Amino acid sequence: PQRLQAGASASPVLVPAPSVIKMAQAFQTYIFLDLEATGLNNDHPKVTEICLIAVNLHSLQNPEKDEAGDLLPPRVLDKICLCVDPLIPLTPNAAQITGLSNENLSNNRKQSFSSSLVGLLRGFLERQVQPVCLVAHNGFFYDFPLLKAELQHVQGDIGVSLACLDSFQALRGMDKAQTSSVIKSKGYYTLSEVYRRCFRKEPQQSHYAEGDVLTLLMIFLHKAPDFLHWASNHCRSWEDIEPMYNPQTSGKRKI
Ligand code: DCM
Ligand code: MG
Ligand code: MG
Repeated sequence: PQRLQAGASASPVLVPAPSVIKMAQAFQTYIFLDLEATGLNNDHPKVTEICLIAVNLHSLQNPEKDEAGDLLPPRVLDKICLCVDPLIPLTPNAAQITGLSNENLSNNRKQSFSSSLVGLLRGFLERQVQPVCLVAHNGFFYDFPLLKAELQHVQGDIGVSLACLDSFQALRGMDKAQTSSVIKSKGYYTLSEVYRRCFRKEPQQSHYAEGDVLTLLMIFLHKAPDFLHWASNHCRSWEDIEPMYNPQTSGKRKI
């Protein structure tokens, strides 16, 4: 479809409507991702748990609600959640907040981040309608670089071409674009704080990979039109994400 644009020039010109341009490049699937790991960036962490929930654009544009009018998670979604033996010690803090430990992971004979895990992730991604956008909270700083480091460690490649979006940066950017007052208290955009503001209740199972992904998904649904618009202009290419550290030269290995 074309529309008439009234301009300064004497004769009107035909230009495609902006909505049409955007739809043409819209992602068809959003995959919400969270990693639990042995620690923070400076610890050169290894993954202890990974969860991905894939939602088709249709469900983000047509959210489901209960009788009270409250948002429901989409009925149709694909989910993968796996525990991973990190083969290095968890920091006491990481163990405390996640409930995962070297002991319970090895007692349950969990495997390490291996090339078969990479194959599983690739298969999951390939099942989704392309193009796909990965979404993680603080993903540009933590989850995407960490996943890159783990993939590099096993010389793994998740195959399909991907885009990624950081929901933390998106929320901050969307606020900045709407209001001039930008000073927010520390912690204002943490996953749990944002969830409390959106839903006036506590998120479930914080620091469980699946719990955090569901929390993120509900936040995204709550602001879906804004997020979908933001994603088309602020996503990055997966190829441009740098690994968090070089897994080959990383210092503190072995338990
Ligand atoms: N993490 C940590 N200390 C914190 C917060 C997080 O060591 N105060 C690490 C361990 C978590 C990982 O980051 O498994 C991911 O954090 P989140 O649960 O917020 O996704
Ligand atoms: Mg997280
Ligand atoms: Mg988490």
